[in-house]
Amino acid sequence: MIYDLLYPLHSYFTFFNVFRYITFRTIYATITALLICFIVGPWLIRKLQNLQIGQNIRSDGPQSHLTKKGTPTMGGILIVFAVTVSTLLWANLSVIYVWLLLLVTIGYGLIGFFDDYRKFTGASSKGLSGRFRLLAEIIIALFVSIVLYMKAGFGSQITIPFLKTVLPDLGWGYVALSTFIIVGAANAVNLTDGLDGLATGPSIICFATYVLFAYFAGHIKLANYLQIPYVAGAGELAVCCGALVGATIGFLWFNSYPAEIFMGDVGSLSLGGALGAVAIITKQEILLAIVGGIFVIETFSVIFQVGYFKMTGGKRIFRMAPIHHHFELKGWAEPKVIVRFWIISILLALMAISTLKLR
Ligand code: 57M
Repeated sequence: MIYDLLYPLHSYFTFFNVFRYITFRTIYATITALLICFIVGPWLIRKLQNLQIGQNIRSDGPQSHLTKKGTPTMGGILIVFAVTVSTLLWANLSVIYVWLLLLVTIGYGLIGFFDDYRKFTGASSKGLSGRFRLLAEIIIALFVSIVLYMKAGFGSQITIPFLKTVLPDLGWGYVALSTFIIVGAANAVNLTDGLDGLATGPSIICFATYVLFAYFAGHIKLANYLQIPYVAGAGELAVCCGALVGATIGFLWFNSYPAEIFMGDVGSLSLGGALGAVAIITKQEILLAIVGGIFVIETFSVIFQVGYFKMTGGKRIFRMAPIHHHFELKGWAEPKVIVRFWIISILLALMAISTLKLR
């Protein structure tokens, strides 16, 4: 909105020319989202406490979690609000990718909200039915994927990390893959969100990495120099990713150990869905498996655990899945598990960025 309102005034006041620059608007989208979290966060925590929207703790989990009972949850409302306001303020709203990303962020946030709401208002301890939730996620992801597939010039090729000339065209298969990536990323972040800040930290690192990828993809000279697909308009997603970085850093201020608030499914589904959508629009889809490697490791730890459990009639690979619980049961203090997962996430992001040159 600020771009649309103030940039045209640059012909009268040269200072307003600054609003043309994606770098400038990305920085201020980050700061705006961060400040919104700092200002609204304490109020939301008190509000959730007054409404007694507190976390129920399963008895079969790590015993250390029992002290977390009653921690306010659904803090993802703050994340979605901060991202939406900051994006509407700082992004160029004439770029369709901004609206597609907002659709996924808010749409998945609403799915998570209704899931959490049913859980914490007693309507159903399990929240929405798994099938209904998955169907809603697929519908949103499918809509976005079809719009991208039908968009002139967007194309249906995918990028293979390290291989610059291999751009397989999947045709309609691209729609299926991008739908899978959005839904998969949302549920991977959801599974990871099981310790204070464990999903928040890697989300910050992933969105910060995609600020770079979006900027490069939307810059024709840089895209050609790096030999990555040029996606006209994708640069605006750098502004959106800046808002996502600011909102997750702001949320981490309250979600860091010992957490004053959990993000709930409203936050984890929203962040994961947004991450999947950004990876697709910037045409760095497969690279998401490296950037978001922590989310991949967490998800596969569950797949292997449940599969092995069923195959062997009750044996386990890990002491408990997802893998963060395994390290807790090994005796690692919660903050140590969290910070070590953040460190791995940073290493994976650096490796992903290096693939832009190792091609
Ligand atoms: C998402 N939710 C956390 C919080 C957060 C198939 C199976 C692996 C599914 C999995 C599951 O239920 N996952 C759901 C993870 C929960 O966090 C809430 O959920 C939101 C995110 N969706 O925002 O509202 C608990 O996580 C802890 N937490 C924190 N700090 C945070 O900042 O401490 C969350 C955020 C919270 C709190 O304790 O209550 C969760 O863990 O459920 N199930 C599991 O992960 C369970 N594992 C399991 O059943 N493993 C078995 C299976 C695979 C065979 C095994 O390995 O034997 C564990 N989860 C729980 N207890 N709660 C273990 C049992």
